[in-house]
Amino acid sequence: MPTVSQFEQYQRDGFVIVRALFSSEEVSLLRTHYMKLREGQEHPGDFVGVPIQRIIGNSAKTGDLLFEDKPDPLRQYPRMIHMHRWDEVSLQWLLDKRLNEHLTSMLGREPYAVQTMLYFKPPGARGQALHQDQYYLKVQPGTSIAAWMALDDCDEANGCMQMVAGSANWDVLCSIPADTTQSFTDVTVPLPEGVKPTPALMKAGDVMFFNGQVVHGSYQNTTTNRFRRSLIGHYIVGEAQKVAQFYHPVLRMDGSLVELGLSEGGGSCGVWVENDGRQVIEMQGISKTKAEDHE
Ligand SMILES: O=C(O)CCC(=O)C(=O)O
Repeated sequence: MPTVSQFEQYQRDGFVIVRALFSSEEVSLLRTHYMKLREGQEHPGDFVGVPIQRIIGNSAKTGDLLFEDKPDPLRQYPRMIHMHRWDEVSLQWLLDKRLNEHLTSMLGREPYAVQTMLYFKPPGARGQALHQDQYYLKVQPGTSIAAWMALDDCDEANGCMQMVAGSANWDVLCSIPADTTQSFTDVTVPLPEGVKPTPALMKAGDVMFFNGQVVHGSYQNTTTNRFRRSLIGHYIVGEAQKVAQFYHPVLRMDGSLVELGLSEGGGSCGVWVENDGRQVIEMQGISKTKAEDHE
């Protein structure tokens, strides 16, 4: 169960880190397990990311810019997704009693489980530009909540998570192009002037819970010798009636299937406007996500 102060922090900020929720033995077994699964094998949904492109000049014929793809450490260590659909260890972790207790206390009702992901983030790998998970999951009504577990100690050098305090209740923002030399995904969200993410320093076995509205992401792993592996579960509130297609099938926390509706792609999104000298979100855009888009 979360402590009172963890509960209050989650209610206020939309995210909280629970220290040492998993033991170092459990984390070590999980690291070995996923490194074995990754070695020389492909799995459904592996994601290397968008290519890192370097401008190498202009075409003599057309004058168009010419690009060259740069080597990318993620080619050897693509992100794995939805492992719980084919790997029992991942399914057991997603439905773990400790995660369920924390999620249920923070949300006031047992959630549904919809996704697992494993980021290897080897030395030199790009991060993931700032985003809101609800942009992809489109939970209706309500939002998602992530359980992000560090499998390695994480700091700014190896690309720890970056969290935007104060974004817990923001509407879904319209996306803009991301800098793909720094991010393996190609969209991000704009922040108002003066707002910056703060690094979430974590030890292996710590779990950060954050809701689907919170703006978060990570920067590059600038180390030459340290991975930043993380195991992530995505859940949706127990009141939800619909979620985007990519997140079906939806599971109850006892592993049984639950039938929910499909949220449509697209929809409205917010942009920053000035109101009485303050930056506020105004819903006026159309989200570019399509039914098949996912993080
Ligand atoms: O681990 C990261 O760098 C990003 C993870 C993330 O954005 C997520 O779990 O939604």
